Amino acid sequence: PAIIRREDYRAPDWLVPEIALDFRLDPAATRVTARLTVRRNGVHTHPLRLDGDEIAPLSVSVDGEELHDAWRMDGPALVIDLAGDDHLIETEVQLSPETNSKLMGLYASGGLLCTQCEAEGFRRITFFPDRPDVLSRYTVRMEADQAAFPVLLSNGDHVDGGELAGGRHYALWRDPFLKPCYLFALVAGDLAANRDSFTTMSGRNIDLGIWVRSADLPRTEHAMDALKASMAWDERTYGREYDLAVFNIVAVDDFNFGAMENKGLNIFNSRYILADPETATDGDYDAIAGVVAHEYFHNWSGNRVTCRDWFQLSLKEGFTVFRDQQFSADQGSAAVKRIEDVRALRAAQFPEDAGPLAHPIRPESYIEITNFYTATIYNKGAEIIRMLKLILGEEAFRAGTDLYFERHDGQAATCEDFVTAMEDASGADLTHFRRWYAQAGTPRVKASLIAEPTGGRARLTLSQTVPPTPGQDTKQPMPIPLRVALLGAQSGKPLGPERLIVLDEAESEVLFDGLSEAPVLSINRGFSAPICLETDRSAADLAFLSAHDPDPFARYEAMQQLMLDTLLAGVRTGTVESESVVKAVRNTLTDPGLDAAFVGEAVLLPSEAFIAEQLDEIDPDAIAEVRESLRRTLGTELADLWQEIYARNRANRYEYTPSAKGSRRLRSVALGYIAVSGDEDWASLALTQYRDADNMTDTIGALGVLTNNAAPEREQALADFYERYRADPLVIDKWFTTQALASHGDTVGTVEALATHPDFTIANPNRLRSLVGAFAVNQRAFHDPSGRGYRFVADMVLAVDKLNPQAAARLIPSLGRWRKFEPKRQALMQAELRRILDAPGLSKDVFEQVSKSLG
Ligand code: HT7
Ligand code: ZN
Repeated sequence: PAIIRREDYRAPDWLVPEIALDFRLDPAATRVTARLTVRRNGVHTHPLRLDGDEIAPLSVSVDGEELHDAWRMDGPALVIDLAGDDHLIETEVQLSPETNSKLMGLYASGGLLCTQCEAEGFRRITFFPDRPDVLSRYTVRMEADQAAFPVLLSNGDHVDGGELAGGRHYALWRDPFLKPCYLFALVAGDLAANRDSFTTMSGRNIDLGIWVRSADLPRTEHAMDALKASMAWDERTYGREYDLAVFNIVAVDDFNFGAMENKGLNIFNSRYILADPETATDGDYDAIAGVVAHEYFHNWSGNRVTCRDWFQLSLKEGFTVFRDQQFSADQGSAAVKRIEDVRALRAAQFPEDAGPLAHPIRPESYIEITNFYTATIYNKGAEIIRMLKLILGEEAFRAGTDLYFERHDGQAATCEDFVTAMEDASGADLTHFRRWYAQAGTPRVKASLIAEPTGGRARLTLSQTVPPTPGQDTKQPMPIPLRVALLGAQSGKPLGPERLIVLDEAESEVLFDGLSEAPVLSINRGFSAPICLETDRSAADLAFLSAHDPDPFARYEAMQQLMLDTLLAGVRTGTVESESVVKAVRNTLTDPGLDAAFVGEAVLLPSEAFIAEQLDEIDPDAIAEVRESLRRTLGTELADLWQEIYARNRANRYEYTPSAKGSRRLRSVALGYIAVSGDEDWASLALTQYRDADNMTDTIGALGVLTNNAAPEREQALADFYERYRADPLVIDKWFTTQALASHGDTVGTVEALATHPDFTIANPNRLRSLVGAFAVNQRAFHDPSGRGYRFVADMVLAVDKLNPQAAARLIPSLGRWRKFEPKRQALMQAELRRILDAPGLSKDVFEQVSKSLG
């Protein structure tokens, strides 16, 4: 397959200022007529080239005359030679939405017809220059059977509609804003709306609608609250007001991603809309608010200012993730939100940056752009915006975003445009900062503090290296902003104000003067830079910071580092020296100044995957054993405390408040420790929680603990859960996931059996992810020494690739990390990757991921 390169970018030959689309909708045979007003862009003689994908023209006409031979197909593209500079092109195609299993373009889901066009799905609907720098004004006419599809939605404003003969009806929608075709959307179906309204800061009234099956209406309140809160937040925080008179959201069950920011008509995976306490966890509630906010914020960072080409994807995604993270931090505990975001970055992005699929946030080339909707583009991209804000300061950052929005409104922009706007607004020189856009790999920073024992002076030595990544052997130093404070070793108080040190060289030294006592180093506070940090701080220093650092993230981080050092020493030596960890965890559990949500995060051990990341050669069994041993010790040594915390955090009635959420979280964590503490009643405690729960957080918390440990109650609870929720697909996804993540029993065998369960299907991305995606991150079971786990996932990749290449490609990275494992597993993983690569008819999605993984 062809490699697309950033350096080959050329402005479009032809622009399309206007497009009128006419859909005669039918699940089996939909007719699409497109009328494009095309204009030559600059002086050239190139023909008009319209992208297509699995479509064929039924007719082509130019300026009202049907052409019979003046057009040709070049592969999937339609090519027309045109003499003048302005023409009207009309094409007609026929689509079959009900057999479109790729879920790109126009497809059927649960009786609805809906579209997904980002990144290159519009070419599956009609012939068009499918690139984000071609901006058009859209008019869309939809016609369908009224009984089957009573609701007809598209972008912009509803301008006309009515009944037609033969039980059919139509709707006409016009979007006044110029947009790239990836933001086009339509939905037709039997939907009901939760309607509300929002008054903007300039006093305009916006009609809001969340469209779902009517039975699901009661489960849309939380999403609606989140939408209104997002609209108000974007006005307050970035001065951005919504622009159309209508904002609609539709929930669909079959969706390749989380959601899509189509102009005025967001389409969501139903898991990011539907929630009530009985079926959705606190985590689901948070994710719904985060995704609703994310898609809403795209209206400015993505839609009003879009991307010039797909190499600029992080321009909209990194910035928008940063915005949704800020929003969520403002809604609840900022400290806990930061901990969660860093945990997600370390779980998904750090391994990506250290593996065969590493790429900079602005990649240089791709085969299939869908493979680049990654944690690097999204989450590392957000960290880079966060660093910009930290370096420039709050006010200059806001001046920069104002300038960026003003300068590029209605345009397709680049990452360079964003950085230039930041420079112009702040006067800062960001020449070196641009390296964050160009270089892949997580920088490693070493920090060492040498201090006079009684205070006075201290010297902080810093050095950095950026590891080689595919195609980038040598790197330049990155500008790394480090929030640094020194705490008094006796008093625990800060010795002077926090400093922002930007490490811009390979090595650097910083001097501290006038220290009234011996200092302890607190560095990269708030996770100010996305780096791996190595310090020579002792276990005692880390325990001290975990008890005293006023920065909650640094406090959490010190505990994590202490636990990690203990676990890594355990993997190396076979003995776990648990004393300092037990003491530090006890301190945290008994500190009256800490809230439950923070404590719940702070006392969790680093994940097996994160421990594995630190090692040159991974043996998953050794890691699991050492981790389990420390967990057991924490369970037994602190048994009374866990019991007391478990009892204290019991609620009488469900409430969705930050403090109730924190209590539920800590209680679940305590239950997990009780289960490994040797307490003989743990299973009945878990089963009682499972039975008495009035919310899904407590239900699934108890089910998870039962599933992860040996008890007869395990099977009973799993069977009960299935019977209780068998009619609710989003909850049954949790049933599959809980079993796929199990750390006890024959998980490989269970997962193989579940793949033949009548409720399992590879056609639905949520269900596929709930079983196979979850299993592929279960460190112990997936890496079963027999290789059965690898074979199972590879078989799934091959089966899914025939239906939905995007979904298949997402399963590759777990196998792609083979180089990090001990030799036997390496060989088994490589063999499965080769088996996939040798399969006939592989999609370019899977081909790209597998061939790069084999390197
Ligand atoms: N911008 C949206 C991306 C998206 C997507 C990409 C590829 C295939 C299917 C997709 N559905 C949505 C999501 C977002 O970041 O907001
Ligand atoms: Zn996005």
